[in-house]
This record gives sequence, C-alpha cells and structure tokens, in this order.
Amino acid sequence: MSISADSSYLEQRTERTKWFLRDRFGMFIHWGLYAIPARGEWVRSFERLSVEDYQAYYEEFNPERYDPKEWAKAAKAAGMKYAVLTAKHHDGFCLFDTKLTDYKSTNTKSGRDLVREFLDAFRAEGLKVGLYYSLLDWHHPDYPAYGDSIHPMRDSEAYKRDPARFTNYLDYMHGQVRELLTDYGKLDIMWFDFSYGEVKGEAWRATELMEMLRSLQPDIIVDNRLEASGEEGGSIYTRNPSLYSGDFASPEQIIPPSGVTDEEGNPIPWEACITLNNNWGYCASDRAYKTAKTVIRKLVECVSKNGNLLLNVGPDARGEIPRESLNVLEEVGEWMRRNGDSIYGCGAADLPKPEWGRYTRKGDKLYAHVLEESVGPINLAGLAGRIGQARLLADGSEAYVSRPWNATLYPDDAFFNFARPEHYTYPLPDERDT
Ligand code: FHN
Repeated sequence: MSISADSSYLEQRTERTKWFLRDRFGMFIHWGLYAIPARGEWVRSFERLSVEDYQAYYEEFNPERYDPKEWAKAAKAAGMKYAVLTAKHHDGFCLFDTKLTDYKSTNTKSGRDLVREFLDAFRAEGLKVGLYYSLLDWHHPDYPAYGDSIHPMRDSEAYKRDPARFTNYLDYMHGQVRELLTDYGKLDIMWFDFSYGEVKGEAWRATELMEMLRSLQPDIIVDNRLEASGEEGGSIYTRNPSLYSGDFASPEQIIPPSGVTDEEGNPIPWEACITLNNNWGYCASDRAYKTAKTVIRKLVECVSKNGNLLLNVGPDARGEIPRESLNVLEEVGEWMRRNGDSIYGCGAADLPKPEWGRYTRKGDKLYAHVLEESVGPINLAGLAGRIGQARLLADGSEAYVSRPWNATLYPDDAFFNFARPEHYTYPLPDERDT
C-alpha cells in the first residue's frame, strides 16, 4: 500500500472516528437465546449442547418485557453516548429479520425484529448505534463448527475435501452483513467478532467484505477483529485499508498499559470492551458485579490513554437488564453528570502519570482525577510549563483545584475538576517569581 493511499486512509479514519473519540463511553449488549439457560453466551459450546437441546430455547424464546426504550434511557442516564447490540452471536441465532435463514427472532413466539426496535429506541434517545456480528456460526450447516467442535477449520478431512462448504458459509455471512448495512438505516459501528489461527483476513474474504461495507455505509466505523481475536484485540492492528483494517482496536477485559499504537508507533483509536460482572451473556449465578467506583476508574484510565470504554450488560430471557447492572449504571451516571467534562472529548494529557491518580485533558483544560486518599495539596503550578504554551484554562487563569464534589460518595476517592475557579488556586511560577 502506497504511503499516499495510506495517508488518505488515515485522513478518512480520522474523520470517521471524530464522534467516537469525543463520546468515549458506550454500552455493549449481549443478548440472545443463551439468556434462557442463563449460563453465559458460550453455553452451547462449553456444555456441548445438542442441536435438539439448544432448539428448545429457540422454541421457548419470548422476551415479553423487552423494552429497548428503557435500555436506551438507562444507557443515556449512565452517560453513555453509543450502544452496540449483538445482531448474531456465535450460536447463529439472528435478532433481526434476515431473509437468509429461518433461525431468527421474527420466527420465534415473540415475532419481533429485536434489532430494529433497538436501533429505533437508541436513536430516539440521541445515542449512536452499532451492531455486533459474529463471524463464527455454530448453527449454519456449512460452518465447520456445526454441532460439536467450537473452532472452525478443525482437521476434519471430510470438511477439507469440500472447500465449497465454507464458501457457502461466507456467501451467507457477507449476505447478512449486506442486509444489516442496507435494511436498518445509518449504522455508526459494525463490531465483527472474531478471528484466530488461519481464520482471519482473506479467509473471511475480508477485502470484499470491507469494500462492500465502505460502499454501503462510508461513515461507519469498524473494529479490528476481521484479523484479531479477543486476546489480540488490543494488539493486532494494521493500516492496510484495502484488506481488513478496522478503524479502532478492541482490547477485551483489559486496558492496555499505554494505549494502542500502529506498527509505526502512531496512536490509534481503541475501545476496551469490559463486562460488568464476568459474563457477556446473562449468567444468573454470576453476582460478581463491579462497583461504580471501579467502572469510573476504568473509564478514567481508558480516556487518560486516549481510549474508549464499551461496558457490557447481559439482559435476561425476559428482556430486562439485571437490576444489579442498572444500579451500577445509575451510580456511574451520577458521577458523569458532575464530571462528564473530564471524559467527553478528552484524551491523554501527555504528562507523566501522577502518583495520586490520572490526568485527562481537553485542549487547554487539564483534569486531575485524584484516586489516592492520602493526598496533600497538589502542586499544579509547575505543570503550566510542563505542557508547553497551552494554558491550563481557556481564560488564561491558573489551574484550579476544586473541592471534591462529593467526597462522601467515594470516601477513598476524590475527583477534582479544574473548571470552577471559586476554590483555591496555585500561582503560575512566573507570576510567583515577580
Ligand atoms: O467469544 C466472544 C465472546 O462471547 C464475547 O462476544 C466477546 C466480546 O468481545 N468476544 C468473543 C471473545 O473474544
């Protein structure tokens, strides 16, 4: 790929991802038939369920309490600006009215196009919308994981002797992506999942898929999992736009120590996807929910490293987000209403990480997130010089450290926000020297 083509690709990617880097915080939603057994989204594979056993969930699926307007309100109140729903996970069940299979929500008792209702509800609340689409498909007869194995391209001689079968599956997969990009209005994110081993890139006919995607929805942004697995989401990234470059890297359950860069060390957009408990799909026995404080710390850490946080909820079989998840989201929203300025449109401060917490920065505003309790006065005056000509605040005044807005809420955390000069200030060194 020539540099010029690469540079125009980078300019296009920069334009496409502007809203993404501004919004910083989204909701991931893993939902499907697996919510009925309530043992996580890999239940079919982990428990080697037979086609008949899993079919029983299809026959039963009728989420009578599904109200995506409620989901959208909860996401918005939490301070989230976008949301990504599983249109099809690995089990092959389609939450949308595809013409390419009968294995879809509109054929269940509910009869509903769950994706369309999701998109309508979240757009109505002003949130950007994305769809997750599994490249793997344990249901499709021409996908090698049909029935027993969980990884494609198993050394099954019979399968290898008939390469047309995987071609059939790829035609199906491309056809469904085309349906989603054509029949559901403007989508902001396409979240493919996942590649590994030899099944990556052109094994998915990724160039053809990306060219179709870009032609149908030029502004959509795409993750990097046409070439990366979940484990590799935060590390594998290529700038080759004609093949299968995504627009952002997708570290999973971790926050990369120093953000994510491409092969030449240039920062690239990235988004850490993280579960609220330990499961993506609904798991009734998993009560290990993160606290709001933990979620806020993760969000601040992502933004302090130029990244986004995609926080997952797993609705239950009735279509409701678990109460424990909603409780955490409500508390996070309270913090975001007071401190959203230190997240939205912010990024790394290009300063050494302070021992007491983290910085986020937006233009000439610096935000200090003080996470350690035993902190004396924070001497910020010296920072003015450290960040070059940019003043710490747009009006040219000094950095301000406002009192913890509500220390009682986080007794061991104090989140300072340099935006309200009514509290004590630190003189800049040149003024102090006069
Ligand atoms: O196997 C999936 C898993 O179920 C979940 O969807 C995550 C979310 O990023 N992706 C895969 C694991 O990397």
